[in-house]
This record gives sequence, C-alpha cells and structure tokens, in this order.
Amino acid sequence: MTLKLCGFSASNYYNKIKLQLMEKDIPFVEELVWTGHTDSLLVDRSPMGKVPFLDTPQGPVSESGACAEYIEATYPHNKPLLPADPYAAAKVREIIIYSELHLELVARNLYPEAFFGGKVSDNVKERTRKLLERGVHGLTKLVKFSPFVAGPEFTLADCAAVAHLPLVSSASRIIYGDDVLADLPVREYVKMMSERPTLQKVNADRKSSTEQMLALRAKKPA
Ligand SMILES: N[C@@H](CCC(=O)N[C@@H](CS)C(=O)NCC(=O)O)C(=O)O
Repeated sequence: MTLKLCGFSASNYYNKIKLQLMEKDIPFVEELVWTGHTDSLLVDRSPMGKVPFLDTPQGPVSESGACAEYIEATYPHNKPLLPADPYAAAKVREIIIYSELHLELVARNLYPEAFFGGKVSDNVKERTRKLLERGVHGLTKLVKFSPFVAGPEFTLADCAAVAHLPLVSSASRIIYGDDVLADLPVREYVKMMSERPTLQKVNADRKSSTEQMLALRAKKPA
C-alpha cells in the first residue's frame, strides 16, 4: 500500500510532512480532508480532528511529529533527515519543538484576525506578543542558518521551519506592524529554500489550497 498523506495543502503542518516525503523521494498519495467537522473519515483516523495524518499499511497515525518519526524509521534508506548521532538528532527535534510549541502555536492566537477576517482582543494580542518574544529569544539560541536551520545539512527541522516561520512573521507583521522574527535571517533562508523544486511544488499547492479554503469559509454561515 502506498503511504497516504491526509489533510489539505494550505496547512503548514501538512506541508511539513509533504516536504519531508518529497525530499526523501518516498512515493505517496494525498487525500483531501478538511477539518472543522466530526465525520468519521477524519476523527476515526485523527482523534483530535487535526491534520495532517497518515494512512499507513498498519493503520492511521496523527500528529505531524509522530508522522515524521514514522517516516524516518520506516524509510531508513531514503535520505535520512535526522542525524545518526543522538545528540545532533535531539538538537534537530529541539528546534522543531521550539518552532511549533513556543512560536507557531502561540502565533495561532492571532490567525483569526491576521488571516480570517475575525477579531482578536487587545488582551490576547498583548499576552501573545510576550509569549512570542520569549519563544523567539529561545529559538534564536538554537538556530544556525548555516545554511540550514540546524546546520550544514537539510533536516526535519527545515521541513518544520520553512512551513511555520513565514506564517509567524506574517501574523506578527499584520497584527503588530513589525516582525517578531526580524532579527533572524528568515527571509534569506526562505528565499534559499524556495530554490528547491520540492518546496516550489509545496508552495504552488499551498496557494491553490488556500484559495479553496477561503472560498469554503466564505460560504459557511457565521
Ligand atoms: N500538533 C498538530 C497540529 C496540527 C494542526 O493544528 N493542524 C491544523 C491545520 S494547520 C488543524 O488541523 N486545525 C484544525 C483544528 O485544530 O481543529 C500536529 O503537529 O499535527
């Protein structure tokens, strides 16, 4: 059975896994699954109702971190994206966790107003700003950008960073008028990464999926 990546291409977590699969040259198919409903096609396979999730020959796996580790362990002969050295691998995982837990998930509080025409209270904006600054301070101590985010090799940390950091930057610019990541070379890094045909494909699919998602949201009753 070919591995199936489920979710939609506007999702940064989906794209983190899609980029990993493409970089490793692993054959996979995609199944379009939207979120925001409790249909069994989603929640039986991803109990929190989130995407991405994988359909594997043994069954479903949800949570992008678990999916990424499953892929690395199942395809050890396709370009490894985690270093063999346990400490170096832990440093890659550390960057992923900081990018997600301490930055992207925090910035997510701003998305309703930044991207979806909603409103976020001043309280939330203020609290989020403080948490984001703390997250950026932490991440800054870990990232290398030499030229990849964890060092000279392309790793899983790049799959995560290139999917999440641009979103954090735009949400911050839209809500606060400045980029909380301005002191990191994120722009140059994303430009360098965008030369990869794999990321070009991910980005092209992301654009069309985002249009589809916004059209669906516009149709939904408030
Ligand atoms: N921790 C999850 C986060 C995934 C996530 O938040 N996905 C978003 C799409 S980008 C989602 O499914 N949102 C729908 C929801 O939270 O109900 C992971 O790493 O897979």
